[in-house]
Amino acid sequence: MAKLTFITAEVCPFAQRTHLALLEKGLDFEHAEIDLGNKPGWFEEVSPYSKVPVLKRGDDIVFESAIINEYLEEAYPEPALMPTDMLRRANARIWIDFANTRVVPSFYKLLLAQDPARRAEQADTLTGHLRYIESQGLAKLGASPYWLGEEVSLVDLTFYPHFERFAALTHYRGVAIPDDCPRLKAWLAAMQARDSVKATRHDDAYYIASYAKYADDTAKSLTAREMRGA
Ligand SMILES: N[C@@H](CCC(=O)N[C@@H](CS)C(=O)NCC(=O)O)C(=O)O
Repeated sequence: MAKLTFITAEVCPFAQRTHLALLEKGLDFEHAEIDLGNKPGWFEEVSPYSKVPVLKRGDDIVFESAIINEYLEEAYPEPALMPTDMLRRANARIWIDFANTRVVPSFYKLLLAQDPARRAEQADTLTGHLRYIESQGLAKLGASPYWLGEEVSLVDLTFYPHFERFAALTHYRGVAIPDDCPRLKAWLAAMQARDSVKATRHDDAYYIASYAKYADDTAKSLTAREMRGA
């Protein structure tokens, strides 16, 4: 079996998505932790965007968390983390796209916003996305615990890390998951009970400290720069 190396940074929500997929698939892999403030020279050779996560499998190099996770699904189909039915797979990818193009940018924009009017606007945008998830996604599933039903999927692994970091939004911006999103809260509790999440999880204090530079808009990371411009 080809050797797997997971190039990561503990704090990174995108890297956590891939960490969760590796654990859910029960794969053996090596970790290479990158200090994003002091990247080693070899990192630039394997990471064209200079970002984590990166996965090495033998001589293959794959980057971008959503692409890595689909690559893992194709390379190691069991246990399946995507539906087999074509339409259900398309639906899963629509939710993954919703995470990447809507929820994630509004998470960072709210954290970076300094002006009160801008903060209020971003808070409305984010809570609008959460209510859309509640009404158009989770509420349509009956009593199932996960995004697509009874089984955990790449959709759950894609969304979960930014929800783990929600304490930073609550601490710095007073925004929490709205009370009219009970399914979303139940989904989060179901995810927190999984072994993969327990093995990768950090507590609220860790994220409040980690995101302090986003909250006062002094973060110099690539992600912060890109989200400011987005
Ligand atoms: N779209 C990318 C985002 C990855 C990303 O933004 N990673 C951040 C850490 S959370 C990073 O490596 N930043 C490098 C830097 O700030 O220099 C993915 O899904 O993998």
